[in-house]
Amino acid sequence: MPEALRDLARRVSNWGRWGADDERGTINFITPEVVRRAAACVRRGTVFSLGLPLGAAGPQIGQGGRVNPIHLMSAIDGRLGAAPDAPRYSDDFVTMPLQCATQWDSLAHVYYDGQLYNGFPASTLTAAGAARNAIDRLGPGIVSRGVLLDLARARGVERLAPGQVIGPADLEAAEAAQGVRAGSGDVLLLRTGHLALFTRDGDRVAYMRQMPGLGIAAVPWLHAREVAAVASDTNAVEVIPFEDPAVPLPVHQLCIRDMGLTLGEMFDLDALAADCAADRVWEFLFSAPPLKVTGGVGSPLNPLAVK
Ligand code: UVW
Repeated sequence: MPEALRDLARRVSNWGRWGADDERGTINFITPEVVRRAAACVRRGTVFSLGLPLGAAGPQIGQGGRVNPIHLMSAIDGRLGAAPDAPRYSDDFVTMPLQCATQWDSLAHVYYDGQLYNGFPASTLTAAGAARNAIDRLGPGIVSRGVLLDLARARGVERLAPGQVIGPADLEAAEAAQGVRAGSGDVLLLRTGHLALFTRDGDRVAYMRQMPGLGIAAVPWLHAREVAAVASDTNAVEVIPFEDPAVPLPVHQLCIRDMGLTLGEMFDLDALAADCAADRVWEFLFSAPPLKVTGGVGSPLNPLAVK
């Protein structure tokens, strides 16, 4: 890692901030008071699902071993009893990468220099899973105030272009345009419009290979705002191609490993954004518990926004 990034990593580090054993990172910013304020955001009782469907028609293109879910039936027309008119049941199972669709990254997902968030050695990560910073260590889950920034709308475009870097000025321009401000304990949702490449155009390859997203300069901004988590409608949250081709996933490295900031990917924000634009309310109750996968380095989920 270049020295300038190492310096930034030191400046945004949250190692030790919540104790030497902490495995939750910035989720710790979600205090009971933050949750109470989040609950007060519910006014109409309208619920938005932000999760992509989990099925064979998902966004994966086989890159890095990631495939779409395989859903199989293990029981069809099973009998609950011997009688000919006994009630019947069906059962099923799914085989899938935890990273295949809408997902949270755990704090064991990306690391460097042999250390994970909070200094845990990379040797804690084995074929048995993550002994430290696994997704099931996030506690009861993630419930907070959600703040949506629609970066495409703020720029007056349908979608940001692949490779377009989102920096602090873009985040603040969207805040100003929408009259909202992300603060301590909030979950920040960033809509780029890029998801439409997959959901509307059906072009998985274009959706997965390159994308608009956060640049390195946004990392100290996220740190200063004390956001609890960041999610977007792209596969990486950060910009691809990377700003420096020699430094892959720099935002992941700094956010996950140094800040302890969980990233959420492939969130479907389109219906929520349309509603927020219509009623001009960009905050809501956000509930997005990961599955408690023991030792998992990520989790699929169906996040909910409630307005
Ligand atoms: C990697 O590609 C390693 O991570 P993510 O899916 O979080 O972008």
